[in-house]
Amino acid sequence: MVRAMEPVTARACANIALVKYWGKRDALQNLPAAGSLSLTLAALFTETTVQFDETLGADELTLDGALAGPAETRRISTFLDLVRAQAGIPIRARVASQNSFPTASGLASSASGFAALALAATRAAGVELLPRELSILARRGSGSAARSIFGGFVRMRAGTASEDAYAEPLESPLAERVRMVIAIVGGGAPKQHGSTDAMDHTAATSPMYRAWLELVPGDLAAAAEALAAGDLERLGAITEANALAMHASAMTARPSVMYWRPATLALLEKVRGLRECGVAAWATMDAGPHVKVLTTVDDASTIAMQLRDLDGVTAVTISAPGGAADVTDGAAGGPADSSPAAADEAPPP
Ligand code: 2P0
Repeated sequence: MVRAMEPVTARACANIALVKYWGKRDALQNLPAAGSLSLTLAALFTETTVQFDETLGADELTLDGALAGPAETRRISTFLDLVRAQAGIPIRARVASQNSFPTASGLASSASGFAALALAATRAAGVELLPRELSILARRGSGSAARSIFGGFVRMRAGTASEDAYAEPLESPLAERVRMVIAIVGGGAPKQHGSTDAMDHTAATSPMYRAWLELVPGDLAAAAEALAAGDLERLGAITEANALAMHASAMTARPSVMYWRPATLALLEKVRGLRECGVAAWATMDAGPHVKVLTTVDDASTIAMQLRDLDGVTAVTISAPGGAADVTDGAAGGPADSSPAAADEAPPP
């Protein structure tokens, strides 16, 4: 008998790390070399529908409406094998994924993508995981995806093995107050260095990598303290310094991994200038040229206005903190995590 199971759609928000994940200690289990800490963002999200169907001879992947290539499909298929093993089913799946932002340009599409896929695929296969188990599963797809299972501020544990390398939400009085201003450089073109290869290359060749790894535990502890105390100045200072240290290790890899463009540096200068004028603004950058500014609900629109006019900046978006990954259609709906989602989100200009 031919049988297709019910499709399930899940949504997960991207996250931006305030203390970065940059380096692995185990490629097979995708274990990070150190912990990390992030803010989940409402404005950047992925919505993914999964349907297991016995009539399919192979997994099928559609990304933003277009059929995906063999490399992307293989990566998804490998991940779905983990879900099939948990569910005890051999059935292939149809996966359709839609992003609210440009993919593969340093805007954390793999984080929201694998978090949404982990939730949609497990539910579509009839498996209900606890948020922590879902975080561990999402990590196998992409390290930063483990954090996107949860809303607000999130800490990822390096752990000692696969079972304790998961993310968990961190309560903070700052959760209502913070915003992220995202300045896109160069129109969101695909990044030149994929982050997985770039972090492996940094670990293997950068003379600064050891210093980076020594720095992370102190930054994590200080950021967690700042969150608990509601101290945005301290959190901001750690955020900017940590991003610069991550990029210093990447830039000094041999050959260099340079994500910055001239507009990246102009944005950094502008953020520093605004801060000197009393605006709450601290910059962070990921595996791409874009700059994200940690700020408050009060200062976000001033910053967005100032960044929009810089040469090379093609779009500016303000985002509120986002909620946990959530089933939006099919199966029993509801969030993977019960922590509250922040409400408002400004539309892109
Ligand atoms: C982060 N990034 O903490 C850091 C900062 C990019 C710069 O996590 O190899 O796509 O799939 O585990 O999660 C991007 O790396 O890497 C990332 P994999 P991932 O957000």
